[in-house]
Amino acid sequence: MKPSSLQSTLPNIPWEDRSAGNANVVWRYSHNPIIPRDLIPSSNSIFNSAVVPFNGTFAGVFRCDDKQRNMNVHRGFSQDGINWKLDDNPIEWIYDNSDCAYSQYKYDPRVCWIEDRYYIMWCNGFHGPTIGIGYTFDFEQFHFLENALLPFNRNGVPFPRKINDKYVMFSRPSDNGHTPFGDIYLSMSPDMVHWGEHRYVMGTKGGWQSTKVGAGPVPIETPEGWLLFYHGVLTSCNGFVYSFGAALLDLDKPWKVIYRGASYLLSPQTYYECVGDVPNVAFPCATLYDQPTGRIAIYYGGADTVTGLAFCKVDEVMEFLKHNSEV
Ligand code: BMA
Repeated sequence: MKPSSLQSTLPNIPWEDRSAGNANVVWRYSHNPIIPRDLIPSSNSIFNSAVVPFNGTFAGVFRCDDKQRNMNVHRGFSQDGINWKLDDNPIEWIYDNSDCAYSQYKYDPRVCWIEDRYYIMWCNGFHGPTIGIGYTFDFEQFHFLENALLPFNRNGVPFPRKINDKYVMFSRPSDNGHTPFGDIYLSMSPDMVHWGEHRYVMGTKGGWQSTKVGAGPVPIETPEGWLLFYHGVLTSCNGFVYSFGAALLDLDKPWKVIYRGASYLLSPQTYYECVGDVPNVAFPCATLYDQPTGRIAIYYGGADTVTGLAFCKVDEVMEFLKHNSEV
């Protein structure tokens, strides 16, 4: 039998029904933002963060920029996925190999249970941005592994299981600045350390995704393919606009795109998405998925300042993709 991450049962997922009159496939939580910029004393902003189910409750790794504007990742816990307690100090890492103990900054984490532990990927400052990897068994001790790739790269996102016996991750090669280009690639590894067999997944298209695209949350396995939410960037005369949409990728060869939504699913339109340290940003980094009900909760950063929640149903996203696809 093939290994599967299909059985994701999470009845206590945070949830709010779509309000009457709202026809959107993805809708926002009415009490957004769920995490204000100043939830902890040290923070300037808390956004682009990752959560996972943890012992019947929830845990997460949160991007907190501090008041010196250092970018780092902090641990958090929640009973309901909505009200969070975050450590005021960044995660302290155990370096299994001290030669790789170098990180000028950390941002945009993703977290994923694979086989026997939670893996964490983030954008790591290693003489330029690249993909850092770590793991934890218990959210108490965090181990720092080798950087996956050379700079410059961002948006490293793991798949929740091995495919054809290899770990798989998305990434988005970039430059040392606010990269004005970017396509989604994936790489494979036998051990989470050595990455190769690089494949091109998808690039920019028109409109909301015309400047760059990057993988968002860990992809969700469905019987028809991997459901990937990803961000797309448009360059307006006022700067970048970050929206997000979805695509469906082949289960065995996930660099093959089956469907790709022509329209975005959510674009920055509310106050907390349009106003903040970086205006006009909706940047998803995590989902929680309850397979029996098809409910998906999406965690996303608003305006590089706060964290919000949005909701959708897997069947409705699949219908949207089938009827609005431009690969
Ligand atoms: C990207 C990353 C994200 C950020 C976005 C918008 O390059 O730095 O962390 O949300 O820009 O500023």
